[in-house]
Amino acid sequence: MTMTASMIRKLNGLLRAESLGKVIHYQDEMDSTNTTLLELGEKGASEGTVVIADRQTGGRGRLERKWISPAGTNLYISILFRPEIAASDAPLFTLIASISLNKVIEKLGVAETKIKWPNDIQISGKKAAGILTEMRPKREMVDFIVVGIGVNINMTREDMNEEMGKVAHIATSIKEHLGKDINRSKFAADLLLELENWYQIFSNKGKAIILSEWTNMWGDLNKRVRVKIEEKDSYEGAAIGIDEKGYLMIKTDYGEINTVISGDVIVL
Ligand code: BT5
Repeated sequence: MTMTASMIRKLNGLLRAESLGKVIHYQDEMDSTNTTLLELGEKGASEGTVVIADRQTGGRGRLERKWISPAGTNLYISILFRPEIAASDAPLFTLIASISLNKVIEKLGVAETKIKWPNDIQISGKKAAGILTEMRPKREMVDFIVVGIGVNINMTREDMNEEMGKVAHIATSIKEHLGKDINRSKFAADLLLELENWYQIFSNKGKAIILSEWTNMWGDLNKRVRVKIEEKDSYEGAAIGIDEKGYLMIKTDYGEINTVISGDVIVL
């Protein structure tokens, strides 16, 4: 079943968020919802503008990786923010999105959902969702931020094996855990409401609550990890937390604290 225009009307009916999703652009097929929304942002689209596609032909992850985006089953959504913050604080929006996503998945009854630094939601250790935060600066401040979220909602194990190649081993879906279909319009409406809530908390109270809530939902506190810096370069240590910017802090075997700005972390 594709996410038809009628499902979007349903989303509008279900939507309780006040500032996010007032404008929703929807297409059955899109290259990437983030690319579309970055273009709309350059043209001055207002905060809360949302782009949704039923299928992406060029869904993007970080570092030019692909996000597998088949039709009729998942959620691919991007949301535009125009916060008055320093450009260097933009990565905090990945944390806000992670908290919001994790809450929505938890409320559906998935107890095993956790955040994996920097941008994944994992259910029982497998990737169910990914976040791609992209920012356009204006001098040292943020002009706008596009938060893109891909969630595997109704894919079955068979679908994943068929569509994902070797990624199927590291991926999961909400349906795989709950054993039933989830209403995607309702999921999108709930997600926009959670995002609005956490964005408001961040705007009114600052980043401390975001950092502590994120840490509560993080699956890898004090775990031993390997940090991959480049293809062949890596080191091990204990994941001890995130700093003020959302960067990962690793205590190495020599007792030094290293900060990881971006990269891949493998839990050992
Ligand atoms: C991410 O990148 O996890 C960010 C994904 C963001 C996707 C959304 S969809 C809406 C919006 N529009 C876009 O174009 N993008 C955003 P990263 O951490 O780099 O992870 C990418 C890796 O995840 C891939 O290299 C695969 O190993 C794996 N992967 C790809 N598709 C997947 C899927 N559907 N489910 C689980 N894992 C997947």
